[in-house]
Amino acid sequence: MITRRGLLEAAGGAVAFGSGGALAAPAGSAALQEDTRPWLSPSLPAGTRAEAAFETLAGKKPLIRLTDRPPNYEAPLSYLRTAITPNDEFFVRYHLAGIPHVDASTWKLSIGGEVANSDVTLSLDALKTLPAFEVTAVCQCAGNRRGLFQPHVPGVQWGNGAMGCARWKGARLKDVLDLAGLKNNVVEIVFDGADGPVLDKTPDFLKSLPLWKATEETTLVAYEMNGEALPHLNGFPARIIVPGWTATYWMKHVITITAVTKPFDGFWMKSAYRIPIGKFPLVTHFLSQETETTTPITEIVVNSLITSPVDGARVKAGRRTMISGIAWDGGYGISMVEISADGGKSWMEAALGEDLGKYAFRSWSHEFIPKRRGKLAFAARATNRIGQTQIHELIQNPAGYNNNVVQTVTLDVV
Ligand SMILES: Nc1nc2c(c(=O)[nH]1)N[C@H]1C(S)=C(S)[C@@H](COP(=O)(O)O)O[C@H]1N2
Ligand SMILES: [Mo]
Repeated sequence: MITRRGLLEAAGGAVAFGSGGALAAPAGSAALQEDTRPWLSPSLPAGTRAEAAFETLAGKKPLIRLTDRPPNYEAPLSYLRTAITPNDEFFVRYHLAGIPHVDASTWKLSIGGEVANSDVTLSLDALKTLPAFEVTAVCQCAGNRRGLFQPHVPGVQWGNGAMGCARWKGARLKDVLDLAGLKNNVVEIVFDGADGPVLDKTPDFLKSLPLWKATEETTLVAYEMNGEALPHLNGFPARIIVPGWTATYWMKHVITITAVTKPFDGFWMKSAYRIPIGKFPLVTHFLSQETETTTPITEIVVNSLITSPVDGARVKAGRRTMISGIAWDGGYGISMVEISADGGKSWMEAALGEDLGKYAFRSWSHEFIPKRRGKLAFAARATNRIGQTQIHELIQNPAGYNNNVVQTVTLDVV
Protein backbone atom coordinates (compact mmCIF):
# COMPACT_ATOMS: atom_id res chain seq x y z
CA MET A 1 0.00 0.00 0.00
CA ILE A 2 1.20 3.53 -0.68
CA THR A 3 1.57 5.75 2.35
CA ARG A 4 0.83 9.47 2.41
CA ARG A 5 4.59 10.05 2.28
CA GLY A 6 4.80 7.81 -0.77
CA LEU A 7 1.96 9.67 -2.44
CA LEU A 8 3.77 12.91 -2.01
CA GLU A 9 7.29 12.00 -2.94
CA ALA A 10 7.51 8.60 -4.67
CA ALA A 11 10.56 7.95 -2.53
CA GLY A 12 13.45 6.14 -4.18
CA GLY A 13 11.43 3.99 -6.55
CA ALA A 14 9.44 2.44 -3.70
CA VAL A 15 6.32 3.21 -5.63
CA ALA A 16 5.88 1.55 -9.00
CA PHE A 17 4.55 4.36 -11.12
CA GLY A 18 3.18 4.19 -14.63
CA SER A 19 5.84 5.75 -16.69
CA GLY A 20 8.42 4.55 -14.16
CA GLY A 21 11.06 7.01 -13.15
CA ALA A 22 11.62 10.48 -11.88
CA LEU A 23 8.12 11.48 -10.97
CA ALA A 24 8.85 13.02 -7.62
CA ALA A 25 7.98 16.66 -7.33
CA PRO A 26 11.04 18.91 -7.39
CA ALA A 27 12.26 19.36 -3.85
CA GLY A 28 10.57 22.24 -2.12
CA SER A 29 7.82 22.71 -4.66
CA ALA A 30 5.17 21.11 -2.44
CA ALA A 31 6.03 23.44 0.40
CA LEU A 32 6.16 26.36 -1.97
CA GLN A 33 2.77 25.58 -3.43
CA GLU A 34 1.19 25.00 -0.07
CA ASP A 35 1.66 28.65 0.75
CA THR A 36 -0.25 29.63 -2.36
CA ARG A 37 -3.95 29.62 -1.76
CA PRO A 38 -6.03 28.19 -4.60
CA TRP A 39 -9.02 30.17 -5.83
CA LEU A 40 -12.07 28.59 -4.18
CA SER A 41 -15.70 29.36 -4.84
CA PRO A 42 -17.26 31.48 -2.11
CA SER A 43 -20.20 29.02 -2.21
CA LEU A 44 -18.08 26.21 -0.72
CA PRO A 45 -18.55 25.43 2.97
CA ALA A 46 -16.37 27.62 5.20
CA GLY A 47 -14.53 24.57 6.56
CA THR A 48 -13.56 23.44 3.06
CA ARG A 49 -12.40 26.92 2.17
CA ALA A 50 -10.22 27.04 5.24
CA GLU A 51 -8.68 23.59 4.78
CA ALA A 52 -8.28 23.23 1.01
CA ALA A 53 -4.71 23.85 -0.14
CA PHE A 54 -2.43 23.13 -3.05
CA GLU A 55 -0.38 19.99 -2.64
CA THR A 56 1.92 18.25 -5.09
CA LEU A 57 1.35 14.52 -5.43
CA ALA A 58 3.96 12.30 -7.08
CA GLY A 59 3.77 12.74 -10.84
CA LYS A 60 1.35 15.67 -10.57
CA LYS A 61 1.40 19.43 -10.68
CA PRO A 62 -0.13 21.04 -7.60
CA LEU A 63 -3.77 20.02 -7.15
CA ILE A 64 -6.28 21.27 -4.59
CA ARG A 65 -6.35 18.85 -1.66
CA LEU A 66 -9.82 18.31 -0.26
CA THR A 67 -9.00 15.13 1.70
CA ASP A 68 -5.79 13.13 1.83
CA ARG A 69 -7.05 9.83 3.28
CA PRO A 70 -8.42 8.74 0.91
CA PRO A 71 -6.76 11.09 -1.60
CA ASN A 72 -9.25 13.52 -3.16
CA TYR A 73 -7.58 16.32 -5.12
CA GLU A 74 -9.25 18.56 -7.66
CA ALA A 75 -7.87 20.57 -10.55
CA PRO A 76 -7.70 24.35 -10.19
CA LEU A 77 -9.55 26.38 -12.84
CA SER A 78 -6.30 27.16 -14.64
CA TYR A 79 -5.87 23.44 -15.60
CA LEU A 80 -9.25 23.40 -17.31
CA ARG A 81 -8.54 25.99 -19.99
CA THR A 82 -7.73 23.41 -22.66
CA ALA A 83 -10.00 20.74 -24.16
CA ILE A 84 -7.41 18.07 -23.27
CA THR A 85 -6.27 17.92 -19.66
CA PRO A 86 -2.59 16.96 -19.32
CA ASN A 87 -1.92 13.83 -17.25
CA ASP A 88 -0.07 15.74 -14.55
CA GLU A 89 -2.99 18.14 -14.15
CA PHE A 90 -5.71 15.48 -13.96
CA PHE A 91 -7.75 15.25 -10.76
CA VAL A 92 -7.45 12.33 -8.35
CA ARG A 93 -10.32 10.67 -6.54
CA TYR A 94 -10.34 7.52 -4.37
CA HIS A 95 -12.91 6.07 -2.00
CA LEU A 96 -10.44 3.89 -0.19
CA ALA A 97 -7.22 4.85 1.51
CA GLY A 98 -5.42 1.67 0.47
CA ILE A 99 -3.81 2.84 -2.77
CA PRO A 100 -2.04 -0.20 -4.19
CA HIS A 101 1.48 -0.63 -5.47
CA VAL A 102 1.07 -2.05 -8.93
CA ASP A 103 3.87 -3.72 -10.84
CA ALA A 104 3.13 -3.79 -14.56
CA SER A 105 5.13 -7.00 -15.03
CA THR A 106 3.06 -9.00 -12.54
CA TRP A 107 -0.31 -7.25 -12.92
CA LYS A 108 -3.06 -9.58 -14.12
CA LEU A 109 -6.60 -9.00 -15.27
CA SER A 110 -8.99 -11.89 -14.55
CA ILE A 111 -12.22 -12.33 -16.47
CA GLY A 112 -14.66 -14.81 -14.99
CA GLY A 113 -18.06 -15.39 -13.43
CA GLU A 114 -20.88 -16.58 -15.70
CA VAL A 115 -18.69 -17.17 -18.73
CA ALA A 116 -19.47 -19.57 -21.57
CA ASN A 117 -15.94 -20.75 -22.37
CA SER A 118 -13.57 -20.52 -19.43
CA ASP A 119 -12.03 -17.95 -17.12
CA VAL A 120 -9.29 -15.89 -18.73
CA THR A 121 -6.29 -14.15 -17.19
CA LEU A 122 -4.51 -11.44 -19.16
CA SER A 123 -1.13 -9.86 -18.59
CA LEU A 124 -0.65 -6.23 -19.63
CA ASP A 125 1.23 -7.40 -22.74
CA ALA A 126 -1.61 -9.76 -23.63
CA LEU A 127 -4.16 -6.98 -23.19
CA LYS A 128 -2.11 -4.84 -25.55
CA THR A 129 -2.22 -7.52 -28.27
CA LEU A 130 -5.98 -6.98 -28.65
CA PRO A 131 -7.06 -4.37 -31.24
CA ALA A 132 -6.49 -0.91 -29.77
CA PHE A 133 -9.00 1.95 -29.92
CA GLU A 134 -8.72 5.53 -28.82
CA VAL A 135 -11.48 7.84 -27.62
CA THR A 136 -11.35 11.37 -26.25
CA ALA A 137 -13.68 11.53 -23.29
CA VAL A 138 -14.51 13.53 -20.20
CA CYS A 139 -13.94 11.78 -16.88
CA GLN A 140 -16.16 13.64 -14.44
CA CYS A 141 -16.94 12.66 -10.88
CA ALA A 142 -20.67 12.41 -10.25
CA GLY A 143 -20.11 14.68 -7.26
CA ASN A 144 -18.31 17.43 -9.16
CA ARG A 145 -19.65 20.78 -7.79
CA ARG A 146 -21.22 19.04 -4.78
CA GLY A 147 -19.57 21.67 -2.59
CA LEU A 148 -21.63 24.34 -4.36
CA PHE A 149 -24.93 22.78 -3.27
CA GLN A 150 -27.13 25.00 -1.09
CA PRO A 151 -27.94 23.68 1.43
CA HIS A 152 -24.69 21.72 1.67
CA VAL A 153 -24.86 17.93 1.45
CA PRO A 154 -22.38 15.41 2.88
CA GLY A 155 -19.53 14.00 0.79
CA VAL A 156 -16.28 15.38 -0.63
CA GLN A 157 -16.93 19.12 -1.10
CA TRP A 158 -15.81 19.35 -4.72
CA GLY A 159 -15.72 22.67 -6.52
CA ASN A 160 -15.47 22.68 -10.32
CA GLY A 161 -12.34 20.60 -10.75
CA ALA A 162 -13.36 16.96 -10.23
CA MET A 163 -13.12 16.40 -13.95
CA GLY A 164 -10.76 16.26 -16.89
CA CYS A 165 -10.73 15.20 -20.52
CA ALA A 166 -8.14 12.90 -22.08
CA ARG A 167 -7.43 10.67 -25.06
CA TRP A 168 -7.83 7.16 -23.71
CA LYS A 169 -6.42 4.18 -25.56
CA GLY A 170 -7.01 0.53 -24.86
CA ALA A 171 -8.81 -2.65 -25.82
CA ARG A 172 -12.58 -2.74 -26.16
CA LEU A 173 -14.12 -4.28 -23.05
CA LYS A 174 -16.33 -6.22 -25.47
CA ASP A 175 -13.25 -7.90 -27.01
CA VAL A 176 -11.90 -8.72 -23.56
CA LEU A 177 -15.23 -10.29 -22.57
CA ASP A 178 -15.36 -12.23 -25.84
CA LEU A 179 -12.18 -14.06 -24.85
CA ALA A 180 -14.10 -15.70 -22.02
CA GLY A 181 -17.45 -15.74 -23.80
CA LEU A 182 -20.59 -14.75 -21.90
CA LYS A 183 -23.52 -16.95 -20.99
CA ASN A 184 -26.64 -15.64 -22.67
CA ASN A 185 -28.37 -14.66 -19.42
CA VAL A 186 -25.65 -12.28 -18.22
CA VAL A 187 -27.14 -8.92 -17.14
CA GLU A 188 -24.25 -6.98 -15.64
CA ILE A 189 -20.46 -6.89 -15.63
CA VAL A 190 -18.79 -6.25 -12.26
CA PHE A 191 -15.40 -4.55 -11.81
CA ASP A 192 -12.90 -4.57 -8.98
CA GLY A 193 -9.71 -2.56 -8.67
CA ALA A 194 -6.55 -3.35 -6.76
CA ASP A 195 -7.23 -0.73 -4.09
CA GLY A 196 -8.83 -1.81 -0.85
CA PRO A 197 -10.23 -0.47 2.41
CA VAL A 198 -7.79 0.27 5.22
CA LEU A 199 -10.43 0.09 7.93
CA ASP A 200 -13.09 -2.56 7.65
CA LYS A 201 -15.93 -0.08 7.82
CA THR A 202 -15.60 1.08 4.18
CA PRO A 203 -16.79 -1.62 1.80
CA ASP A 204 -14.44 -2.50 -1.08
CA PHE A 205 -15.09 -0.38 -4.16
CA LEU A 206 -16.84 -2.59 -6.71
CA LYS A 207 -18.99 -1.32 -9.55
CA SER A 208 -21.14 -2.88 -12.24
CA LEU A 209 -22.35 -1.83 -15.68
CA PRO A 210 -25.36 -3.12 -17.60
CA LEU A 211 -24.25 -5.51 -20.32
CA TRP A 212 -25.33 -3.14 -23.12
CA LYS A 213 -23.12 -0.32 -21.81
CA ALA A 214 -20.20 -2.63 -21.03
CA THR A 215 -20.22 -3.88 -24.62
CA GLU A 216 -20.54 -0.51 -26.36
CA GLU A 217 -17.75 0.15 -28.83
CA THR A 218 -16.36 3.06 -26.82
CA THR A 219 -16.18 1.25 -23.47
CA LEU A 220 -12.52 0.38 -23.07
CA VAL A 221 -10.01 -1.27 -20.80
CA ALA A 222 -7.60 1.64 -21.22
CA TYR A 223 -3.86 1.51 -20.62
CA GLU A 224 -2.90 4.83 -22.18
CA MET A 225 -3.90 8.39 -21.43
CA ASN A 226 -2.86 11.15 -23.82
CA GLY A 227 -0.32 8.82 -25.45
CA GLU A 228 1.41 7.76 -22.23
CA ALA A 229 0.95 5.04 -19.64
CA LEU A 230 -1.78 5.98 -17.16
CA PRO A 231 -0.43 7.97 -14.21
CA HIS A 232 -0.41 5.75 -11.16
CA LEU A 233 -3.07 7.82 -9.40
CA ASN A 234 -5.36 7.68 -12.44
CA GLY A 235 -5.45 3.91 -12.50
CA PHE A 236 -2.16 2.41 -13.69
CA PRO A 237 -1.78 0.03 -15.43
CA ALA A 238 -5.35 -0.18 -16.75
CA ARG A 239 -8.75 1.29 -16.03
CA ILE A 240 -12.25 1.02 -17.40
CA ILE A 241 -13.34 3.93 -19.61
CA VAL A 242 -17.09 4.51 -19.97
CA PRO A 243 -17.47 7.57 -22.24
CA GLY A 244 -20.65 9.51 -21.52
CA TRP A 245 -21.17 8.09 -18.04
CA THR A 246 -19.94 9.59 -14.79
CA ALA A 247 -16.53 8.51 -13.55
CA THR A 248 -17.81 6.27 -10.76
CA TYR A 249 -17.84 3.42 -13.32
CA TRP A 250 -14.32 4.16 -14.57
CA MET A 251 -12.64 1.52 -12.38
CA LYS A 252 -8.93 2.25 -11.81
CA HIS A 253 -6.22 -0.43 -11.34
CA VAL A 254 -8.82 -2.91 -12.61
CA ILE A 255 -7.92 -6.52 -11.75
CA THR A 256 -11.17 -8.48 -11.90
CA ILE A 257 -14.05 -8.46 -14.36
CA THR A 258 -16.97 -10.71 -13.45
CA ALA A 259 -20.07 -11.52 -15.49
CA VAL A 260 -23.21 -11.91 -13.38
CA THR A 261 -26.74 -13.06 -14.16
CA LYS A 262 -28.36 -11.11 -11.31
CA PRO A 263 -28.13 -7.41 -10.48
CA PHE A 264 -24.95 -6.87 -8.44
CA ASP A 265 -25.88 -5.72 -4.93
CA GLY A 266 -22.61 -4.36 -3.52
CA PHE A 267 -22.74 -1.18 -1.42
CA TRP A 268 -21.43 1.12 -4.18
CA MET A 269 -24.27 0.04 -6.47
CA LYS A 270 -27.14 -0.57 -4.07
CA SER A 271 -26.63 2.32 -1.67
CA ALA A 272 -24.28 4.86 -3.24
CA TYR A 273 -24.22 6.74 -6.55
CA ARG A 274 -28.00 6.82 -6.80
CA ILE A 275 -30.34 9.61 -7.80
CA PRO A 276 -34.06 9.99 -7.20
CA ILE A 277 -36.18 8.57 -10.02
CA GLY A 278 -37.62 11.03 -12.50
CA LYS A 279 -35.80 14.19 -11.39
CA PHE A 280 -33.13 14.35 -14.09
CA PRO A 281 -33.70 14.24 -17.85
CA LEU A 282 -31.51 11.19 -18.46
CA VAL A 283 -31.76 9.29 -21.69
CA THR A 284 -29.83 6.17 -20.76
CA HIS A 285 -30.93 4.14 -17.78
CA PHE A 286 -29.47 1.30 -15.78
CA LEU A 287 -32.69 -0.68 -15.50
CA SER A 288 -31.48 -3.80 -13.71
CA GLN A 289 -30.44 -1.58 -10.77
CA GLU A 290 -33.53 0.60 -10.67
CA THR A 291 -35.89 0.56 -7.66
CA GLU A 292 -39.21 2.35 -7.22
CA THR A 293 -37.51 5.42 -5.80
CA THR A 294 -33.89 5.56 -7.00
CA THR A 295 -31.76 4.71 -9.99
CA PRO A 296 -27.97 4.62 -10.47
CA ILE A 297 -26.46 7.80 -11.81
CA THR A 298 -25.58 7.24 -15.48
CA GLU A 299 -24.96 9.99 -18.03
CA ILE A 300 -23.06 13.19 -17.46
CA VAL A 301 -25.53 16.10 -17.64
CA VAL A 302 -24.91 18.92 -20.13
CA ASN A 303 -22.69 21.53 -18.55
CA SER A 304 -20.20 24.37 -19.05
CA LEU A 305 -17.52 26.20 -17.15
CA ILE A 306 -16.20 29.72 -17.59
CA THR A 307 -12.44 29.35 -17.20
CA SER A 308 -11.36 32.89 -18.05
CA PRO A 309 -11.54 35.56 -16.79
CA VAL A 310 -11.81 34.37 -13.20
CA ASP A 311 -14.52 35.63 -10.90
CA GLY A 312 -13.69 39.08 -9.60
CA ALA A 313 -11.14 39.83 -12.36
CA ARG A 314 -10.56 43.42 -13.40
CA VAL A 315 -11.15 44.36 -17.01
CA LYS A 316 -10.90 47.71 -18.73
CA ALA A 317 -13.99 49.54 -19.99
CA GLY A 318 -13.90 50.04 -23.76
CA ARG A 319 -11.25 47.35 -24.27
CA ARG A 320 -11.80 44.03 -26.07
CA THR A 321 -12.15 41.19 -23.54
CA MET A 322 -12.33 37.49 -24.26
CA ILE A 323 -14.52 35.27 -22.15
CA SER A 324 -13.80 31.58 -22.64
CA GLY A 325 -14.44 28.15 -21.26
CA ILE A 326 -15.41 24.56 -21.94
CA ALA A 327 -18.69 22.69 -22.38
CA TRP A 328 -19.47 18.97 -22.28
CA ASP A 329 -22.28 16.44 -21.93
CA GLY A 330 -23.02 12.73 -21.82
CA GLY A 331 -21.96 12.03 -25.38
CA TYR A 332 -24.57 13.67 -27.61
CA GLY A 333 -22.18 16.50 -28.36
CA ILE A 334 -22.37 20.23 -27.67
CA SER A 335 -24.34 22.20 -30.24
CA MET A 336 -24.30 25.67 -28.70
CA VAL A 337 -22.90 27.77 -25.89
CA GLU A 338 -24.55 31.07 -25.06
CA ILE A 339 -23.45 33.97 -22.93
CA SER A 340 -25.67 36.42 -21.09
CA ALA A 341 -24.55 39.74 -19.69
CA ASP A 342 -27.97 40.85 -18.46
CA GLY A 343 -28.92 38.23 -15.92
CA GLY A 344 -30.31 35.79 -18.48
CA LYS A 345 -32.69 38.15 -20.31
CA SER A 346 -30.81 37.89 -23.60
CA TRP A 347 -28.20 35.42 -24.82
CA MET A 348 -25.40 35.71 -27.36
CA GLU A 349 -23.92 32.70 -29.10
CA ALA A 350 -20.27 31.98 -28.34
CA ALA A 351 -17.86 30.61 -30.95
CA LEU A 352 -17.16 26.90 -30.51
CA GLY A 353 -13.60 25.60 -30.70
CA GLU A 354 -12.34 22.42 -32.32
CA ASP A 355 -14.62 19.38 -32.14
CA LEU A 356 -12.61 16.57 -30.52
CA GLY A 357 -15.54 14.17 -30.57
CA LYS A 358 -18.88 13.98 -28.86
CA TYR A 359 -17.51 12.76 -25.52
CA ALA A 360 -14.86 15.47 -25.23
CA PHE A 361 -14.68 18.96 -23.73
CA ARG A 362 -15.67 21.54 -26.34
CA SER A 363 -13.86 24.82 -25.94
CA TRP A 364 -15.72 28.07 -26.62
CA SER A 365 -15.02 31.77 -26.52
CA HIS A 366 -16.79 35.09 -26.85
CA GLU A 367 -15.31 38.50 -27.39
CA PHE A 368 -16.97 41.59 -25.99
CA ILE A 369 -16.27 45.19 -25.05
CA PRO A 370 -17.49 46.16 -21.59
CA LYS A 371 -18.87 49.68 -21.84
CA ARG A 372 -19.73 50.89 -18.39
CA ARG A 373 -17.58 50.82 -15.28
CA GLY A 374 -18.77 48.76 -12.36
CA LYS A 375 -19.71 45.13 -11.76
CA LEU A 376 -20.59 43.02 -14.78
CA ALA A 377 -21.96 39.50 -14.32
CA PHE A 378 -21.59 36.96 -17.13
CA ALA A 379 -23.43 33.65 -17.39
CA ALA A 380 -22.68 30.75 -19.76
CA ARG A 381 -25.16 28.09 -20.83
CA ALA A 382 -24.49 25.01 -22.96
CA THR A 383 -26.96 23.04 -25.06
CA ASN A 384 -26.35 19.64 -26.61
CA ARG A 385 -27.39 18.08 -29.91
CA ILE A 386 -30.50 16.51 -28.45
CA GLY A 387 -31.68 19.88 -27.11
CA GLN A 388 -30.81 19.41 -23.45
CA THR A 389 -29.64 22.55 -21.76
CA GLN A 390 -28.29 23.65 -18.39
CA ILE A 391 -30.71 24.38 -15.60
CA HIS A 392 -31.19 27.62 -13.68
CA GLU A 393 -32.26 26.08 -10.42
CA LEU A 394 -30.49 23.29 -8.61
CA ILE A 395 -32.18 19.90 -8.60
CA GLN A 396 -31.79 18.84 -4.98
CA ASN A 397 -30.71 15.26 -4.36
CA PRO A 398 -29.21 13.76 -1.19
CA ALA A 399 -25.75 12.94 -2.55
CA GLY A 400 -25.22 16.19 -4.43
CA TYR A 401 -24.93 14.84 -7.98
CA ASN A 402 -25.54 16.32 -11.43
CA ASN A 403 -25.02 20.00 -10.58
CA ASN A 404 -25.33 21.71 -13.96
CA VAL A 405 -26.77 25.00 -12.81
CA VAL A 406 -25.78 27.93 -15.06
CA GLN A 407 -22.85 29.72 -13.44
CA THR A 408 -21.86 33.36 -13.51
CA VAL A 409 -18.61 35.22 -13.08
CA THR A 410 -18.63 38.81 -12.00
CA LEU A 411 -16.06 41.14 -13.49
CA ASP A 412 -14.89 44.45 -12.17
CA VAL A 413 -14.94 46.89 -15.08
CA VAL A 414 -12.58 49.77 -14.41
N1 LIG B 1 -10.16 1.49 -8.14
C1 LIG B 1 -10.90 2.61 -8.05
N2 LIG B 1 -11.39 3.13 -9.17
C2 LIG B 1 -12.15 4.24 -9.12
C3 LIG B 1 -12.46 4.87 -7.87
C4 LIG B 1 -11.92 4.28 -6.69
O1 LIG B 1 -12.13 4.75 -5.57
N3 LIG B 1 -11.14 3.15 -6.83
N4 LIG B 1 -13.25 5.98 -7.86
C5 LIG B 1 -14.08 6.26 -9.04
C6 LIG B 1 -14.59 7.62 -9.04
S1 LIG B 1 -15.95 7.92 -8.06
C7 LIG B 1 -14.05 8.62 -9.80
S2 LIG B 1 -14.69 10.17 -9.80
C8 LIG B 1 -12.91 8.34 -10.69
C9 LIG B 1 -11.79 9.35 -10.53
O2 LIG B 1 -10.81 9.16 -11.50
P1 LIG B 1 -9.38 9.82 -11.39
O3 LIG B 1 -8.88 9.62 -9.98
O4 LIG B 1 -8.55 9.18 -12.41
O5 LIG B 1 -9.56 11.28 -11.67
O6 LIG B 1 -12.37 7.04 -10.49
C10 LIG B 1 -13.31 6.01 -10.33
N5 LIG B 1 -12.62 4.75 -10.28
MO1 LIG C 1 -16.63 10.05 -8.32
